[in-house]
Amino acid sequence: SMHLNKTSSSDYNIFVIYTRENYRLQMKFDLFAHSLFKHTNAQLHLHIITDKESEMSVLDILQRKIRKFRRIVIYTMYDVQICSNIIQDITAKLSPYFSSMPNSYYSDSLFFLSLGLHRIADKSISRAILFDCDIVFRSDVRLLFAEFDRFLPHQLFGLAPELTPVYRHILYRYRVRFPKSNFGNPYHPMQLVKNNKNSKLITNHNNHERHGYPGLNSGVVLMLLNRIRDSKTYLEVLTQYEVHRLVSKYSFKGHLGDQDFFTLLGYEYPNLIYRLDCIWNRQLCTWWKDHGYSNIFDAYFRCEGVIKMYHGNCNTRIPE
Ligand code: UPG
Repeated sequence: SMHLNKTSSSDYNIFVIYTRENYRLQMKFDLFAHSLFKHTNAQLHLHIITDKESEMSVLDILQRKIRKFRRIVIYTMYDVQICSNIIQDITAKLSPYFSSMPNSYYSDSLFFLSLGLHRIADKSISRAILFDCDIVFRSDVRLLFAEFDRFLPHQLFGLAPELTPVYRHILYRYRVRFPKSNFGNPYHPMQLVKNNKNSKLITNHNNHERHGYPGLNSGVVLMLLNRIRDSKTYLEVLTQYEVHRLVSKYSFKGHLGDQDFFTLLGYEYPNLIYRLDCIWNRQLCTWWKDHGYSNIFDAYFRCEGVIKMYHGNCNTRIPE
């Protein structure tokens, strides 16, 4: 059932999905909660979307961490089945294009929750961040919430770049037709990566025309819920007509759910998305390096700066 806690409030609303638990997911959430509390003493509000089978396990881990770090935490549990129903129109429209197994309806909806979270979250919540369970914090989550202050008036979501060539792969056909497109290219132009002497000089110019667009990663999603609720544009981009137009234009067939849709949005409607630096979502998955892209993988994977959050996607271990 959905328990709403309106008596106390926190400015730090953190959403996480924890369903179909298994040992691996337990380990991920343990590290997620541990690293989260280790680096902040802010009063957080955790929103956990879960199922009957996983609820006890996630609460048990959370309560152990709360005791260990002596934190005061508000938490709300949401039933994934109820949440799925609330967003079923979005899932129905998107899953034919962005799922590896369309029609596996229940499991699909979980990967589209970010796109309808403004309907699920209480109206009193305006700023929220959704994290994958395999995120590990290396700094205070309050610093990430401070990024909301840098959003321009038209920006609804904040996401960091995808750090693999997955969208180069998906856009193969489109890129044959439009070889000059920067959609699917690494953020840092490839020749600069090879030539270290020049790379600094040109990167510092911050000329966006030169940068590639590798797509976006949905392991960390900042959401201005009130703006999303009020956005006419957002309603329009989620219509059957517009989704079909976008997918057709790029001959796009994805498998990463919300992340595929955010990637298309970021290209067609760049105004809607605030670009987080990769240090907030330093993905670690190197699967594509061993699957046909060893020669160019490093250009995508590059992320400079002090890492604030690691993302151990595709079950990758986080560095000590
Ligand atoms: N999740 C569950 N139960 C499941 C499966 C997923 O709770 O049975 C949740 C959990 O929070 C998890 C998240 O969904 O962290 C994403 O699923 P996960 O299995 O971690 O996806 P990955 O394969 O590790 O990551 C891919 C991409 C990654 C992207 C993510 C979500 O590599 O970059 O952020 O999919 O689209």
